[in-house]
Amino acid sequence: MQFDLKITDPKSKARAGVITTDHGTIETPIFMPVGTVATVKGVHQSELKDEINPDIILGNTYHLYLRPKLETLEAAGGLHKFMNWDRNILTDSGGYQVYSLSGRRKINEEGVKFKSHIDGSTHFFTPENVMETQRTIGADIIMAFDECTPYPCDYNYAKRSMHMTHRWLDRCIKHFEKTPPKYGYSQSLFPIVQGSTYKDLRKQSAEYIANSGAEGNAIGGLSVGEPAEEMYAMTEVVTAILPEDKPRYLMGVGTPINILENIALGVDMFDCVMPTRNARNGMLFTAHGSINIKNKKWEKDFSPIDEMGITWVDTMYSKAYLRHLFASREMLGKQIASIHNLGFYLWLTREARKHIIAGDFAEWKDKMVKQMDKRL
Ligand code: PRF
Repeated sequence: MQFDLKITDPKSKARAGVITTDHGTIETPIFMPVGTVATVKGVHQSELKDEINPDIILGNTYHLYLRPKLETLEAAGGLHKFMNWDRNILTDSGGYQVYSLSGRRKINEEGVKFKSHIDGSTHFFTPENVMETQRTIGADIIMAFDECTPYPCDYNYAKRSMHMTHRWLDRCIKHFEKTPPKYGYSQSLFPIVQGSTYKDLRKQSAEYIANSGAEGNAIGGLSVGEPAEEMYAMTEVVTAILPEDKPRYLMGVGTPINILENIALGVDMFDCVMPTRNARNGMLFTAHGSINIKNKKWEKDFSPIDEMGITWVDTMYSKAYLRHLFASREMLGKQIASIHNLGFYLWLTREARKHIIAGDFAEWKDKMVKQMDKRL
């Protein structure tokens, strides 16, 4: 993997770069649509490619390991072939899903014992077997196994957990290096900074992660319920330490405003379920604020979903029609809203990149943040 930093904004820490892997290039800043179980929910590959057009999407180790399971993925020749996606994929390690989804779980130095949210069966994830699992899934970028601490988190717990995440990282790297890739292309391992909302821990963790010499670095443990200002303060501490010449990925963030603010703090990559999950609940993001399409106010509004027309659904259908689909619980409603929201998120990060390159990112960002902070 290669990262070429094209330009850094003089008035903020925003950067524009290009990541190159065996599955092509990724222009940063980038939003990565979440395809948890080998599908970006409700979106066909043709729309994903032609309309939303991301250079990379995300998959989840926890889910794929439980279903369809590794034997199927390996027999398919990896996740790219299984879902017929020939661009980049990143998989999360399960270090978050195990805590947020599975029922009872037990964490110890060796790893995490958990119960499947599907059938209650017991499983054990360790730094080593998570590396092997991600070799079998075959994503281009794979994540280290970590513990994502909850918010709020007691200082001593956060400190102990952070040190364990660092020890797990050492085990991940060691095992990753001795397990070759399975499908003829290379994979890159990203470590994850933890440390909850404590500046000294974040600093310590960022230094540890920076010294691991990885090809890219991630920031975890944020957007778990803390106020946005606390998230930004932590991002700022961490990006000041992580290497300039490696991509930085902020995991599970966030709203369109969170994304712009974190780009300004030097983050290059983002993922979040928000555009798709909220779409399924009838919430649309636009450049002028968010819309609850289920509101009666749209009943006879025959204007396009979004005048900007970023994706074809935006001008193909009216607000009144989309509201009707939600009111009737038609699945097409969720599909239209998902395409719209993902199209908007990708538009937003592409525009951010254009403005970083043009040199007016800071002004544009302030204008957009004000403009988007509304409910229409
Ligand atoms: N760790 C991992 N995945 C994640 C997170 C984390 O801390 C987060 C936190 N927002 C989202 N996804 N492995």
